[in-house]
Amino acid sequence: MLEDFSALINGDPIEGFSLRQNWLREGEAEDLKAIYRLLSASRDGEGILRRAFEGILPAELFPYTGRLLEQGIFPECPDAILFSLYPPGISTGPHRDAPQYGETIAGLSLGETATMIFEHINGTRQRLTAHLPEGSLYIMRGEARHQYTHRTTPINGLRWSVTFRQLQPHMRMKKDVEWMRVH
Ligand SMILES: O=C(O)CCC(=O)C(=O)O
Repeated sequence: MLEDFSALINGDPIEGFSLRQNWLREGEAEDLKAIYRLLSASRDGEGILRRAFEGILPAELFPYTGRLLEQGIFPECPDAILFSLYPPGISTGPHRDAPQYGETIAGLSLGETATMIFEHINGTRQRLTAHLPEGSLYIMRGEARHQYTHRTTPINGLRWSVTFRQLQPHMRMKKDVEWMRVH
């Protein structure tokens, strides 16, 4: 399917940012919403309902991590997934993803379209906005990952995001030790 990037992205191009419209296949958005319903999530300080998996992932999400690997989006299978549900009017504030995660971050969007805004950390006016329709996948690495904050705008409807990341090797080891302690 032809991807229409021009309508979805506005502003100064940023090295390391790209967006793939219709990354999800038919029926998968509904499948993922059903998977979210099966997972118990808890509300964070901003009112977002989140469920995080690090190290051991639910098998239901393997088709998506496998596809990210097959398509070369990640050099190794992502082993950290944050599944979030944003109630109407609630969104993420500006932030950069923690350095404990690897270079590549990829995010799937479900539900209402939100807008993601990138702003350069040096306070210049360099800015990019990306609309994230259901089924789209954004990929962030390089300058987009390290030199820009990103945030999403509040919207009226429900929106889910699935953020895929990789734990750095020292974090992987820490998770393995935690797992051995409880089993
Ligand atoms: O809502 C989104 O897709 C972005 C999520 C995000 O920035 C994060 O989880 O760190």
